[in-house]
Amino acid sequence: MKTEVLRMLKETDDYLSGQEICERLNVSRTAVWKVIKQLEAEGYEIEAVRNRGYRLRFLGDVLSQAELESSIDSEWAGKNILYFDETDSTNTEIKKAAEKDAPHGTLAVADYQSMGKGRRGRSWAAPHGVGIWMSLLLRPELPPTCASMLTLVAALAVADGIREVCDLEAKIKWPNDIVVNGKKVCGILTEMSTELECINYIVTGIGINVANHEFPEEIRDVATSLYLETGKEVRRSQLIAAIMRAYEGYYDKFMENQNLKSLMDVYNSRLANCGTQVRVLSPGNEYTGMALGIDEMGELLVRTEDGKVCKVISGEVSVRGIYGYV
Ligand code: BT5
Repeated sequence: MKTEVLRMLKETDDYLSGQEICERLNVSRTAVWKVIKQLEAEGYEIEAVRNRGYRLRFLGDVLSQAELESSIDSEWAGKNILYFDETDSTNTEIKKAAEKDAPHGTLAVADYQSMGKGRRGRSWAAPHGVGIWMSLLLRPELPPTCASMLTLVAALAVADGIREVCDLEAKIKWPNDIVVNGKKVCGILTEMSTELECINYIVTGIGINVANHEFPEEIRDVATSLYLETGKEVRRSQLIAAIMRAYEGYYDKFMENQNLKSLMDVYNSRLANCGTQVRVLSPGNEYTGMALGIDEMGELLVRTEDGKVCKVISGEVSVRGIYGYV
């Protein structure tokens, strides 16, 4: 009911009468009043005027089940929401939900993660109240070899969402980072469960630094937040909704060919590494070259000094900028 009241308030510019809420939701006036009080306690500013009703004066950056449900307007991505004030990792929450048959598109969102995970056992700093820590459950019919490409699909959606909501030139550092002005604002971790040649499910975890004013010493040089880049507050639910919308569009295009053929051009136009010198660090083989862009399988093409073009497969290697993080 809270979601419904919030949705009604968001849809109405003028006052919404208590009577109308009662009739539309078939509940008592006292029940409506209680929900309004709960919303106020969560941080919404609601004006109540006798004989006119309620009006949402200020939305603020509230993150809650009702806020997410009333903001996300995509068809399937993020339709089923699991919200946590606190959890160890949203990727772990999605794995648990997947084992209990949660549907394709289920989205877990947390305000705080105590054990945020990066790739290969690294950790992800996910403090309280300042970020988007979320994981999307996917159940695609794909061979497991195609799964890593979904990280690139998610990167496109995050870059688009940030561009739309924050008006920032968000770029992608292949394969799993979003950078703004050369610093990491988002990291993506894709994990999967397979059985023989089939994918059971995929979890795409997305961490976005939104309102951080500072970072721990060890990541200060590489990390940034949307607040630090714009000086403005971002409503996390609005950004999540924009990313989910963008994700659906890109995912559908990806699934048509089961590769990145139709997304390559837009991806390469967003690629921070494009045309830059990079160092490829793979076990027992390190080399330097010019990053040219991705191919339709999501591999990064790197031209080495002797003119040879190498295909770098994500997951096996790290790519570092020569003159900085990108
Ligand atoms: C990543 O790994 O960038 C993937 C991060 C995925 C986080 C999301 S949050 C929701 C979901 N639930 C999870 O538990 N995880 C996902 P990687 O490329 O390995 O980068 C990790 C490295 O980034 C660390 O070793 C640090 O150097 C740095 N780092 C850690 N926290 C950071 C932050 N908040 N912002 C920028 N850099 C960070």
